[in-house]
Formats: sequence, structure tokens, C-alpha cells
Amino acid sequence: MDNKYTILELTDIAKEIRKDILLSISEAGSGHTGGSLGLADVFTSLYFNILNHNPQNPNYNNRDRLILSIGHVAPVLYAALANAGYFSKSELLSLRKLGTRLQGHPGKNHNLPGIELSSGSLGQGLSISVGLALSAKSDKKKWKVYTILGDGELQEGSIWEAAMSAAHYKLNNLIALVDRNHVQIDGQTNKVMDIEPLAEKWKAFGWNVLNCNGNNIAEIIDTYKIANSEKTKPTVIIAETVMGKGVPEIEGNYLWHGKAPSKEQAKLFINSLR
Ligand SMILES: Cc1ncc(C[n+]2csc(CCOP(=O)(O)OP(=O)(O)O)c2C)c(N)n1
Repeated sequence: MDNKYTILELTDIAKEIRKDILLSISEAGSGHTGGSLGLADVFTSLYFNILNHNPQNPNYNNRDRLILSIGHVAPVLYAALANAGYFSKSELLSLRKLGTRLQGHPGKNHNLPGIELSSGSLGQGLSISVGLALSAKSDKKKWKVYTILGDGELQEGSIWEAAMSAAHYKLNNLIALVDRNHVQIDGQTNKVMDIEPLAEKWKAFGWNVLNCNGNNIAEIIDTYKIANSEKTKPTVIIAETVMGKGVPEIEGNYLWHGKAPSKEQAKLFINSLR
């Protein structure tokens, strides 16, 4: 995509996405607020700067593929897609309602434009990304695969099988980002099942490892640009984020992993968005 937005404009878009996350989840009465808010800056950077995509022609062959492995943060994906113009923003209020295209986890068979993968069962997205990246390479295509992983999700063994094969096949067209918010459904990752030393693990599996502040849009964009220049290895970006980022009342609190604000709370949270 063209560099048509300034960092200030992207910051405003991220705020709008956070607002839409809070409105859609509070309307639904259930959903994953914390991780969705924490990833708003990453999704803004991807859909409004990094990805080659076209909301008017969502399935064109040479588009980059955004693979959301942690399907539970669907609200941030839906809000980013709607703000990018894939579908009307009013549809965001149908989140999790019976029979709608915006189910609690993304489903390809619901025909929502921009959805590349049905996900929600943790640990599968990286293997699928490896398959996609391999097929792009063997077809000599230029498109890339951008995968979003959770830090708690990395406790799934299947992630590491995929990591091993991505390096083996030299998939430099695969860029994964780990949402390193240090929490998961039951508490802090280092208490539930420690994943450190994380950068060393990915390096040992043959990956190019980059770090960034996942709530700083300028840094996220710069880091993806560096990742895009890698010639031989898959890249992982370990993005430090804050669960619930933007809403001071819930920042860093794992209890907001899967909790919805009431409509009254959502109004207060939207007013306090920063
Ligand atoms: C295979 C599988 N096991 C368990 C779950 C239930 N689950 C959904 S999200 C989640 C926690 C994931 O942690 P993390 O990746 O850190 O996401 P965050 O809490 O930061 O949103 C769990 C255990 C699932 N969706 N899939």
C-alpha cells in the first residue's frame, strides 16, 4: 500500500479502531477486549501502510496474506477491515450475533471480505502460513505472508514444528509477529508456562529475529520494513504490547483477556481512550 498516511493520521485510525472494538464487543455482550485493543497499532500499521491489499478487490491473486492465528482477537481484525473499506462499519455491531458474518472467531465460510483463514484453535496459523509461503515461492509470486501469533499461543508444540520447516525452506516471504503482552487467559505467561528465552528460541530455529514496541506505530512500520528486506530467513517480530492498550482502567490486566465491557463501561472507556 502507498505511504499515504502520516503517523499522526495512523494514530487517529488506531484510536478509531479501538473505539470500534469497544462498541462492537459491548454490543455483543461477550468477546476478547484485552488482546484486541493491544493489537490495534499493529493492525493499523499493517492495513494502512504495510500490506499490499485492495479492499475493492479482496481476493486478487497477488495480495499479501494476513493470517490471524489467534482468532479470538477477531474484533481488531474486523475493525481494521471495516475501517480500511472492506465492508460497512455499521456491520461491526453485528459481532457474535446468530447468523452474521462477524462470528466470535473468523470463519472463511461466512463470506466476510478480507478473511484469509478460519481460526480460533490456537497453534495452527503458523503451519498454514508456511504452506502459503511455500506455494508463493514455488509459483515465483511476490506476495508475502504476515502472521499474527499470541505469546501464550507459543506454548503449542505445533508452532515449533512450523518454525523449523519455515527456516528449512528459507521462507523469507513469511513474517510472523508475536503479540508479546506477557499475559494469557489464566495469568502471566511466565507463571503459566514460561516461554523465555524467546528471541534465542526463534534464533535457534533459524529465524531472523526483530524486536519492537508493538504499541508504537512508527516503530512497527520500520520493523516490518527491515523484515521485508531479509533475503534468506523467515522473520519473527517480537512486539511488546500491553493488553487493553489505550484504556488505562484495564491496561496490563489479564482478567480482560476474554471479558466484555458493559455498554456504560464502553462509553467511559471510549471517552478515556488515549
Ligand atoms: C488449541 C486451543 N486451546 C485453548 C484455547 C483457548 N484459548 C483461547 S485464547 C487462549 C489464551 C491465549 O493466550 P495468548 O496467545 O497470549 O493470547 P492473549 O491472552 O494475549 O489474547 C486460550 C488458552 C484455544 N482457543 N485453542
